Amino acid sequence: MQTIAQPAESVMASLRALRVELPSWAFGNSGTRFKVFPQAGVPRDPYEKIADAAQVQRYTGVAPTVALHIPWDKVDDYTALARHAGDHGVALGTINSNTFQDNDYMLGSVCHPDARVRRKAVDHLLECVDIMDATGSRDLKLWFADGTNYPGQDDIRGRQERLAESLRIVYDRLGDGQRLVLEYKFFEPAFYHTDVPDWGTALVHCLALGEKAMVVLDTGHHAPGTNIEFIVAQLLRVGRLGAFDFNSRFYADDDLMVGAADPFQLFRIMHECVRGGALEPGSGVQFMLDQCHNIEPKIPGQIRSVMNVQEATAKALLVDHAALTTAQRAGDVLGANAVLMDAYDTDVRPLLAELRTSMGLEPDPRAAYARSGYAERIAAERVGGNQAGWGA
Ligand code: RM4
Ligand code: MN
Repeated sequence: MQTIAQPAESVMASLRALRVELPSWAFGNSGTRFKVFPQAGVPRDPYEKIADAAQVQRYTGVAPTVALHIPWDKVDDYTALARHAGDHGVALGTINSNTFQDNDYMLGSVCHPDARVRRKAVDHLLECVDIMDATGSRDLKLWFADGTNYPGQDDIRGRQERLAESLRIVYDRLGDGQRLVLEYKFFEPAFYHTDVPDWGTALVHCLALGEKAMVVLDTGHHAPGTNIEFIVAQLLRVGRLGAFDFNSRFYADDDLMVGAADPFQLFRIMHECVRGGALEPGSGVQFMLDQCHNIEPKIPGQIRSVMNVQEATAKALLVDHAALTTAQRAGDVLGANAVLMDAYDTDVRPLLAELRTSMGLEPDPRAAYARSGYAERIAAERVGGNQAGWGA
């Protein structure tokens, strides 16, 4: 294990500037299609979800925004919700749309063969932009469950035209400083084809729409073996990587904690982020978690995830770029690989503890949260009412 003598101040500055956005839905109950196991103290409304997210920010210091999912986080007064977030030391972030939980969407939403259903889906997306106006959010995240299960079921090409038309209406409604971020996924819930299966399709639509349209890369939305860091490099090259949805997977879209299944992959992704300038201020790349904590406690699960992102980022920042370039240009295969592995093999935990102390935080966020008694308090206080979960 490599140790660091004296990390450059620029490494510490980049780590201090890193921001990770939290998903409101990670704090509600979730499960598989077999069973949802409820946990004590789970939030019953968006206000309680934000209070929980604020705990993650309190102990990590790098997670100051919370993404909402509409209609799961529907409230009467979004300005009041934004104020509530501010009172808890966080702000509202990306607005996630939901065009996959209405009976009308069985055959799709914005790509549906029936114009009435497409209009309904587009109206929902426009409503999401209205909400962004009230919350001050920058990004509208679009993920569509659209696709088909059987060859011939619908016209694949026609569905692309419907998608383009629907996206155009939403894009034209965006205000200054607002963006549309389009997420791809290669399967599920549709199994024969999905309408935005890959980064190429997402990019084609974003390029046609204009500069306010960017691609979202959800790390769980690729076929096994996909070189995700290549996609990161390519999207950064063309300036169209809008956001990450971080999570990790062993098999499908597992939505497990980021960096848990494959910390080396997360490091390689963050290395391309460093290389492509994604960590620089104003890069416009949003680092978001999109996870579910089905069997582990939710707030500590989010804290652990944020720490995993920090660790991978710290290692990526420690890559000796001068040595790497020299080895690469000399065709020194093993030397170049060794430079990368030296950074990956560094134990960055002491460095991150030091960073937290310098930010006025406890060096160990998980221990500090456990000591705080918050988990016991919400378990005692939040009795009665309906716990939040998918569809609530
Ligand atoms: C989807 C996709 C979206 C997320 C929903 C909950 O699979 O990853 O980003 O909002 O799940
Ligand atoms: Mn996602």
